[in-house]
Amino acid sequence: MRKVEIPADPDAVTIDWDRTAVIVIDMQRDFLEPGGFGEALGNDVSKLARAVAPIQRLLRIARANAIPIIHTREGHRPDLADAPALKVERGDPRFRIGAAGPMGRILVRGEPGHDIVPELAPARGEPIIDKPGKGAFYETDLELILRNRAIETLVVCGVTTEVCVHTTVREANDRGFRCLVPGDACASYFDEFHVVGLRMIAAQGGIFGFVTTTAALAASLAASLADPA
Ligand code: TIU
Repeated sequence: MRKVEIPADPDAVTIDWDRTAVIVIDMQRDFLEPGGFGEALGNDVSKLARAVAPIQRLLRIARANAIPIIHTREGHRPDLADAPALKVERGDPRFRIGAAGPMGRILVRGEPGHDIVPELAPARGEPIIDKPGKGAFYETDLELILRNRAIETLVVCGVTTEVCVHTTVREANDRGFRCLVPGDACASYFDEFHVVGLRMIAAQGGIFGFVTTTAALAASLAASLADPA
């Protein structure tokens, strides 16, 4: 038991580090690098780079403290059988899901663009959840993995704040997982959506989560190690 209080918005929240996992959402080349899905949607992909260093720090401290880490990737089977037509048919046909791009077929499993960026490469033994949707629980075994490890609290970071991070936090909250979102370890293609997305999580007394910082989580882990209860 490593119970600690983490400063957060709207209120400090008490968690047990021994019942906590870090979930890194979709830090893939397809979203962060030119020529992938993010750019195909018309976005400035350079805006997502700001989340990389805070997530590196989170991964470092989580690994040092034996906190489980789970990575997710958004993408589809090569035959696109798991991709709804609604999702595939959107946008310029030359850059749609499954179209050939400089990093391989866009948003398709097994292609270079589907990989997690090398700076945040999963370590051996860290589960990777391949998800067809925006939420990490939809049509995946994430919930089973978390229940098997008796996880109660999730630290959710990654991209994008208002799409896959938000959807995952909402899904997790409905399933009874307490969610902490370090805002600096999330990023969006839209500055205002990032800010408002974080405010939406914490509004109404923390309607579906708590917003914190990488520094607060790092300080908490340093303190809980110094004083193992
Ligand atoms: N991972 C994730 O957020 N998928 C998206 O499609 N995000 C956008 O912001 N487009």
